[in-house]
Parts: sequence; C-alpha cells; structure tokens
Amino acid sequence: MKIIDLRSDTITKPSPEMRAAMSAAEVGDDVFGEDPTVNELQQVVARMFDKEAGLFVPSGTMGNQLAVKTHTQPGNEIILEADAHIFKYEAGAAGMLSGVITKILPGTNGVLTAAQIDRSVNNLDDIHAAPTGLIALENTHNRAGGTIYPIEEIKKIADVSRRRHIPLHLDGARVMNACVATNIKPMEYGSYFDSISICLSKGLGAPVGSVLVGTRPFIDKARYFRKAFGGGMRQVGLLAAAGLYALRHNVDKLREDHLKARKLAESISELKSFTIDLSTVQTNIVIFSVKSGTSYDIIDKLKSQGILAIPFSDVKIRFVTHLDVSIDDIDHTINTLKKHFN
Ligand code: TLP
Repeated sequence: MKIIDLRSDTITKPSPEMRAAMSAAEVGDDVFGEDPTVNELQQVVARMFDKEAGLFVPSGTMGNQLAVKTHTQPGNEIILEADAHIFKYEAGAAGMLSGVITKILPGTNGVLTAAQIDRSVNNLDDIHAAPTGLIALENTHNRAGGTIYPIEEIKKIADVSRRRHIPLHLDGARVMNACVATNIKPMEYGSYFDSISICLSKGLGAPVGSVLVGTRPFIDKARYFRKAFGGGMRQVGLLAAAGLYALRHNVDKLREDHLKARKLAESISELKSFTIDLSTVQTNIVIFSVKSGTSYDIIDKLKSQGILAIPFSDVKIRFVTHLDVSIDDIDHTINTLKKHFN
C-alpha cells in the first residue's frame, strides 16, 4: 500500500539533486568558522533578510532557544502567544536553558495585537515584576493552521518593541511560506524583527537545519551559546549545501504546497464528519475537527488506508502538504476521506 504522509512538512527526504549538491559540498571545521559552505549559507540567509549575520543551527528549536538565551537574562519574562511553538513544543527549554518565565497571551488565529502586547509588558519600576526580556511571534503560525501574521500588526508590534526597548524575535520556521503567499520580501520581515529563525527542513525540503539571523554582535553571542548547547558542528557543510539547494530550488514550490492544502481543505469542508474554518487555511497546513468521536479514531482509520496525519487535540487533526506529496496523492486522500467520512 502506498503511504501518503501528511503528518508534517518535516518528513521530506532529500531529492537526488539535493543529495548530489550535498556530496559535492566543500567542507571545513565549522567550530573554527572554516566551513565555506556553512559560511555561504549563513551569508545568503542573512542577506535575504537584510541582517548582518547568520548562524547555522541543527534545528528550529535551537534557533528559537538561542534567540531566547541571547536576548534575555535569567529571571526575565518573555511574551508569547498561547499556542506558540516556543511555549508548547520546545520541551520547556526556555525555563530549562535560559531561566525565563513565559507570559502567554491568547491570540486570534495565532495573532496577538500590538495593544495587547503593550499592555502586557511589565513595568520596570515595579520590583515585584519580572522584567520583560523578549517578545516572540510565530509566522506562519503552526497550531493556528499555518496562518499568516498581518504585516500591519507586525509593524505596530515592532513599534511597541522599539518604544519599550524589548527585542522582537520571529519564529520563522515557515516564514518562507508567508513570503510566498503574500509576496512580502524576507527583507521586509527582517526590518521589523531583531532576530529571525528560519527552518530549512520544513517545506523547503532540506534534511536538517535552521539559520538564525540578527546583528553581528547578537550572532557572535549566539554562536557562543550554540557551543554551550552542544550545537557546535564540524564538517557540516554537507548539510548546509542541502539548505543552499533548498533556498535556490524549492522556495517557489511552496506555492504548490499551498494549492494542495487549499484543495484538501475545500474537500474536507464538504464532508459531513468534519468541520473546518477555511479562513485559517492560508499556506500548507490544514487543521480540521471531527464532529463525533475522537481525532485518534479517525487517524487510526486513515492510517489503515495508508494516509498519515497527526492529532492536534482530542478532536483536531492536522494535515501538512509538502514536496513529497503530489497532487495525485491529495486527490487520493480526498477520495479516501469521501469514501469513509461522508
Ligand atoms: N514543528 C513540528 C513539531 O514540533 C510540531 C511540526 O511538525 O510542525 N517553530 C515552529 C513554528 C515549528 O512548527 C517547529 C517544528 C519548530 C519551530 C521547531 O523545529 P525543529 O523541529 O527543527 O526543532
């Protein structure tokens, strides 16, 4: 039976062309800063986002956590949306590694308003309050269904962050999806955030890696913490080459992922067993709810038909489209859903 794996866009396998680029990569010891391919990738991503410097890291989690560590002091509070990956899915690392506490605010489709953030910043004159050390946004927002942060709100939040002297970080694991969907240039996002973590191993299809970008002093400090976190890698140009390949060849393909997600979501909206808010389907993620029973039952049933999804709660299911699912696979998924859940 053919398996159609819609659990995540992290599951893509490197294409033969990507593997060829990896095996041809020039390498060196990156802890000494001597891997030419890593240096190139860091420069390419920094330039894309109009930042001074970049740092190649093994995962999106490390990119985010280095940002938390580098921007804050132990005892600080960081402001996050309640469903943020940094809060929900990073194994408590912000508390464990940076000694910060999290203030989570309820968002609408993953989006916080500037006014909400402004109100939530702690008053530095109040000795009872933890100093607010960081504001972090997520774009696209995973748990909200791949939703795009409205650029007007980002601008206002950036104003709050500057006025209150609190750094602003973007968990941009899927920021390239947002760029492709909106035609907003990475550089524009770069102008609003002090740091951005960009994943190469989601929709872009590289096997490993993220790049954290920011000012030169910020990245120099983050490089020190990367070593402390065990993320100093050696001849890692092999992996950076995959990232460079992904940026050169796969960004535009994200558009196809968005079309596949849209098609899937529209078909789901016509089925009697499920509910879906189509307005949240803006990129490559489709989150829908089951009307009766649990998401686990549905996921088991789908699995028996060769279709893989993950539960996002007792009643919510997530599908993610990516390079390794074709439009035919999506049609097959739709037919299977129609057959079993209409
Ligand atoms: N997200 C994974 C899971 O952890 C949920 C997925 O399948 O979507 N930021 C965001 C917004 C993410 O969605 C993820 C991965 C990360 C950061 C972390 O990236 P990695 O997995 O490379 O540490």
